[in-house]
Amino acid sequence: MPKDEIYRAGAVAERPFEFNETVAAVFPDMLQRSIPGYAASIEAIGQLASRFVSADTQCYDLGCSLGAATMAMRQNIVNKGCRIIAVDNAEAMVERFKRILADDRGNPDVDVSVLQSDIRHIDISGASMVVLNYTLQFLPVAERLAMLQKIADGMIDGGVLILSEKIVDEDPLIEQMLVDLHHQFKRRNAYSDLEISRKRAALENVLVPETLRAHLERLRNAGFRHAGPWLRYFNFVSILAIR
Ligand code: GEK
Repeated sequence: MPKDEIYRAGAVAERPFEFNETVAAVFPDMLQRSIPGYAASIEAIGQLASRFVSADTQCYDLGCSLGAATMAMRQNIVNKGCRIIAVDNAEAMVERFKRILADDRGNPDVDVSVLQSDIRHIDISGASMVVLNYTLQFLPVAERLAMLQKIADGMIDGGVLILSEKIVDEDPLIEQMLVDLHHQFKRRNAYSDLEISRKRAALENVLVPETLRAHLERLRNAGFRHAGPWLRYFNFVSILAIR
């Protein structure tokens, strides 16, 4: 797996973070070493797909990057007539994912379409499962409710949404401690202090985290009947919401 050394060099260090070819090339390594609980989120998406995806429905992987969640759904869907629509607005991600998909021999019963588009501009319909795995955090806060409403409106009754996000804690002392524990997690995964602080600066205003409470309230306002976290590891959380 190519190693993420993007913030070791000075050149890219000063610019805001973007999902370009340099990032796409090292992306699995980056997520694995930066997001506590990332592997668990992908595993659970597979498990939930086998439970929730009903026959002749659609699944959406919004902000799919290289399609880890799509692959987990594809391998685990048991019902017939299902289609996965994977969407990302970064050309570098979509192109790479299409190449990965071309070599994939997993579950031929499940059709996968990869679209290069902003997730705010796609239609969602007949969905039994929707995944927003660390993607909503990149939309402007003011546009998040409309996005979730569109998802809820496009889902069948009893459908599931997985929403994984970086969050902030409401208690400033706990927040400080969690930020520190996350940095320690990254140092354990061989990122230097300089790389950690450069990445933090690059993500400023690009990734805007909110509290768990704000996410749960918004999900209910958007039309989800049930919502609750199933995973939390430091300041990273994954929420399960039922339409
Ligand atoms: C995984 N879900 O491996 N429209 C479409 N795509 C977007 C938008 C948008 N408005 N904003 C950001 N993205 C993946 C990991 S990464 C998480 C998701 C991270 C895309 C962006 O191009 C990137 O590929 C993805 O959302 C976020 O389970 O990098 O922390």
